[in-house]
Amino acid sequence: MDAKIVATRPVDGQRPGTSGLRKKVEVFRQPGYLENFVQAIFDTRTDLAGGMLILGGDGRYYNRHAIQVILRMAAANGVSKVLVGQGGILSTPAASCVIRKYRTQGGIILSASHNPGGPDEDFGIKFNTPNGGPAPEPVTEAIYARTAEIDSYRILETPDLDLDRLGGVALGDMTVAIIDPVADYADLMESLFDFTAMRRFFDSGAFRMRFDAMHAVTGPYAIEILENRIGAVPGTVMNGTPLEDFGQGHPDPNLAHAKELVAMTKGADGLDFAAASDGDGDRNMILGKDFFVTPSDSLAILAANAHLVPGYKGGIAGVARSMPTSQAADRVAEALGITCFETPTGWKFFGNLLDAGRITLCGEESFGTGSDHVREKDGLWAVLFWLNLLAARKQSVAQIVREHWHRFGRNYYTRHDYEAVDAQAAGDLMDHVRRLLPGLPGTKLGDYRVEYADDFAYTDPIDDSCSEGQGLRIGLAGGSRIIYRLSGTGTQGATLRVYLEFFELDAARHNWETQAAMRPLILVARELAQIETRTGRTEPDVIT
Ligand code: VG1
Ligand code: CO
Repeated sequence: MDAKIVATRPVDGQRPGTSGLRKKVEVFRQPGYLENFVQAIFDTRTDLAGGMLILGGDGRYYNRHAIQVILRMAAANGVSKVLVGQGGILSTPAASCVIRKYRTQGGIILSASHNPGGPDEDFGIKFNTPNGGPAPEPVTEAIYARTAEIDSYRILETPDLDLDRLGGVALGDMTVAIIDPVADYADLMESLFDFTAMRRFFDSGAFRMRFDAMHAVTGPYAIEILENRIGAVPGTVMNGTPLEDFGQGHPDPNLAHAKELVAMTKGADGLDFAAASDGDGDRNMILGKDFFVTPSDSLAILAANAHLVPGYKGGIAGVARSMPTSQAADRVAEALGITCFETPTGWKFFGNLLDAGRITLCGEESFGTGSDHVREKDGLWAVLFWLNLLAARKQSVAQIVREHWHRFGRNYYTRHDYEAVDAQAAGDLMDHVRRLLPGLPGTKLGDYRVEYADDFAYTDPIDDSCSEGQGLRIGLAGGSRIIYRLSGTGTQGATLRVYLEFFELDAARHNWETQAAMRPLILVARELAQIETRTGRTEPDVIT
């Protein structure tokens, strides 16, 4: 069957952000928009011709259409085999798992993660390399450069394939294998965690939990693992059917967007444990009875307790956290005598450290935690890790966290997001703070003395690549920090993120309400960046 060569012209703005190319569906619908980007991947990743590719997405609106287009283009570009998740579904961590397991030349993941879905909402696409991880910057830059000069793409003219029937079919000279999207991933989880201990824990009857899949991709994974394999009571997984518009929700597992779940943990009758994941299954939120575990604390606690989990019983080689993530993990690393790396925001910066065996666990403040088992952050993995800890330590979530603070001190932490701010105003605000940085060390901001202030740059210790402009960082005496950064995943205007942290060693001061305790620091951060005058916002849109 002959490939059709279709003339096209470059479209501006196809540079991938923090995690792939994310735009409104209407942008992806422009003739050639998706095709140009996909052809740029095939042109740049030449070993895909004759090779194997993984393909799947979070099931949002436009997923099925995009998969049909990419399959026809893969066949026309000489790919020999594509493994597709049934129904076009693959969570991001499951895609990473199968890219590695079947030793493929990479994968294409269709998702805009926690952004809403539907005809008027967001869509996204990214390429993952053979290690299973998001393409590092040199690769995304090469793909982007290709989109700027592209003049044609290759595609077959064939009818749509049935994506729902398992098994192999031919598409031109290429084989398409529709695979069970859950099985390989569930097997991997079973190899890492003690399902028997968890089953016994569930059977004791004294433990009540819910997992909120938010009508996004993790529903089928959570039902198979939690209910079928471990034996949690049916109904443990709520909102478990993936919907194209996520039930009109915002599939972002945080206190603002998973309100229904949070409410179920409150009061005398509150659940013992609750967790949620995002659109594509790579984020997690962990809750105990009346208790929220910050993602930064979660990373530190997993690191301190990893030896209790079968997959990590031999200890961990090192940890890494993104720069804005609290320094709680640093304290654990110090106690364990291992290195804690500080990387820019985005999972792609962990890949080299994981591949080189320098770290075992890594995480971000944005509800992302993971390990060397795949090369993406992994929502259900984090939930299973916590369940394994609860079963092993026979303590509540709150007890485990409080004991951790008692031992290491507490890093109070919050992030304030100002969404859909005028892009020019947001850029000007960052320029304003950037200009102040050199003069800050040694001065006082409110009651805090500034120790250092910089525009964060990172040199990868494995390949020496350098990434600059990764967020404005102000370090204060006693371990507090203020960080300003613009989001690289938004699709409307700019999103300003202000990350705030302060450290408290004294256990008598570990029980304050976070926003109240951090108020002085919050006000300092607002004033320094002139947030109200520059953005017109008096309060953030989302506080986590
Ligand atoms: C956000 C988070 C970042 C995360 C990224 C992708 O990026 O802050 O930590 O890696 O989303 O996560 P940004 O540039 O908007 O701050 V996901 O679950 O959207 O793939
Ligand atoms: Co995600």
